[in-house]
Amino acid sequence: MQLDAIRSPGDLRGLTHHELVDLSRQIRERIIEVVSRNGGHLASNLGIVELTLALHRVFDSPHDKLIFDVGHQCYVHKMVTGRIGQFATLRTFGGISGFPKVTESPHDAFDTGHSSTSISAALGMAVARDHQRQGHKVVAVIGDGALTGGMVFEAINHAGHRKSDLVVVLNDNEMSISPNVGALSRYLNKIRMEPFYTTPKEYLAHIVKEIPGFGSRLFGILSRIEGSLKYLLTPGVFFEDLGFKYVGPIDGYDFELLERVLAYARDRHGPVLVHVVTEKGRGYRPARDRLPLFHGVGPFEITTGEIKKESQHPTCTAVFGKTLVEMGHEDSDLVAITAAMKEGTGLSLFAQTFPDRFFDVGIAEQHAVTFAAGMAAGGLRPVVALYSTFMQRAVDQIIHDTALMHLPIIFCLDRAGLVGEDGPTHHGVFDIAMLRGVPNLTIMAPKDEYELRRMLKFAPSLNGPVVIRYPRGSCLDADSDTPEEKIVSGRAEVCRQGSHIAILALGSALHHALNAAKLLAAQGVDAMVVNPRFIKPLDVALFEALFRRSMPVVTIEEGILAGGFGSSILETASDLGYSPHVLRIGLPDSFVPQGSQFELRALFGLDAEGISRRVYEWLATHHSLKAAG
Ligand SMILES: Cc1ncc(C[n+]2csc(CCOP(=O)(O)OP(=O)(O)O)c2C)c(N)n1
Repeated sequence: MQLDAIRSPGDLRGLTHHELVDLSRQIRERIIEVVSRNGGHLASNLGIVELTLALHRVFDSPHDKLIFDVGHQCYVHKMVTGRIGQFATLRTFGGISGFPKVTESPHDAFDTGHSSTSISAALGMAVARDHQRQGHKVVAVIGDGALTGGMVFEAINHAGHRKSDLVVVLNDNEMSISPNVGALSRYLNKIRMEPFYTTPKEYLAHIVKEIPGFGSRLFGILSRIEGSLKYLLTPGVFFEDLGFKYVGPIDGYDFELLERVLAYARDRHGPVLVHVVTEKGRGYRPARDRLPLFHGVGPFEITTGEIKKESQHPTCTAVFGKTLVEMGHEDSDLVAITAAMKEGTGLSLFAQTFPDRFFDVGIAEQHAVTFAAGMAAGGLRPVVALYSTFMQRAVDQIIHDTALMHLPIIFCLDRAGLVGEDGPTHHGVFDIAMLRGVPNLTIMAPKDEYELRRMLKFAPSLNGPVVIRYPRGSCLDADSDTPEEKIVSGRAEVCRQGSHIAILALGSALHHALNAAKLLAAQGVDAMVVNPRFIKPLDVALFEALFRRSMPVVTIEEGILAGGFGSSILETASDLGYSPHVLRIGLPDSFVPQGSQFELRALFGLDAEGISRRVYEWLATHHSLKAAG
């Protein structure tokens, strides 16, 4: 069967296993082709092809609900649920999402993007189903990496207690983005060493009867001692003790076995965990060779697997990683913590240089923060590197376990602002609003990578909790024409003098604001441009001077406007008794779609043209303001 002819999962059901093997090959080729152009989560999707096809043959989506944890491995699911025609638009502006989206298809049962939510959501759906006396099945598909997230344990604890009908498919490929870590991962490794499951009876017979001499007699005796037999012979007893029926480990590339076991899980009552062993990057050598790189990858050359580099400029991530190694040499108490994002946050070099001072805690941001807080309370100087979007789930740990005790932790929030093609689940646009109100926190945003370096080196001197937020990619060298200046707490930097208006442009927005100022100058508007540096504490003295001069003020931030940096300027003005004219440029009260950073900046008027246009129109509307200053 031709892949392009598949309109719905029903089309898969008539296929022979031989035809499914051929279809799997076509699917892999298409995934590689599209991801090589658009970028995306390659390795995870190549590993889960057969398992996804088997799921769609055994379960009846969209009547049955399939929830993909994290959701980055849903490409095959999308291809066979009526979206093969749009698959080439994957992750592009206006195209289909790289994650499940309930608005995109009835086959996407639940939006995901952040890890370890699937079992909670599936249990909720199972309870809703039972309450409404419906008969569909609910399936959570979760990787061994996502299984390390704390919510999974909260959900398993609850599901094992409730006993609702629920299927959890553990897609175990031994990898998170890097090799998976932790005691649970070790436990799964041990299970994986067991012979593949066939059926319960066959499994028993296989192990015990093989014992030379008295195997058959032993089998008879053991069969009567049920409890001990379970411990002796059931892999996954951990899950069984928590109330799940464990089945596995099974080979994720054996269609016959996959379908038999999934059908068994579907028809059984109570929660079932099916443990499937798969291989990340299967079928594509370059990905197999460099798995972390091909987890989430930009455009690449198919034949060689060579990545097409966008910019020669060093990324903020790289500058952070390099600077932290320097700081590690200077302070032997400095430790670095990641939640399963060693490569993404730039900590690989630190991990190599200081293996004893590097901690990968698994996909466990909440634990990462409180673990760091414990280390800080014990006298160490932790640096916690997180993506802004994943920090969201650790806000209480920052408030309650860190800021309250004024513990000296440096939180480095990478991917703050618009991240691009991963879309609404991944934009780092909430951190300012979420953290700005937390007492004791210092929050900084560097204008470029040079300033990021200076801020990192400055942060320990504050002896308290510090957040530094910086964007995906490079900060575009806004520093090149301004002198290197020492960072002073709560002090902003005036980057361009001007008499008509003041533009306060946060972090990476400064680059665009400086260019906008040039465009405005050509239209007769003389704009001062300020690099606020600090979101908290604000440079109140400088801003009050602007308010006193009745300067119209424009704030620019890559973050939500509600409760953001611009709001803090309005609050400050009001508290000081001024009511300046303020134009806030940032992100509106809606989720930001996917697209390149370039496209999204243009969409929201955050590039130089957008800023100058908005400012000019605003000044034209409030005509009298033009002469102010
Ligand atoms: C809360 C959160 N932290 C970090 C991530 C980034 N992330 C995306 S996929 C992934 C690894 C997932 O591993 P696994 O569940 O085993 O899936 P695999 O890619 O191996 O199939 C990580 C850390 C995330 N999506 N959510």
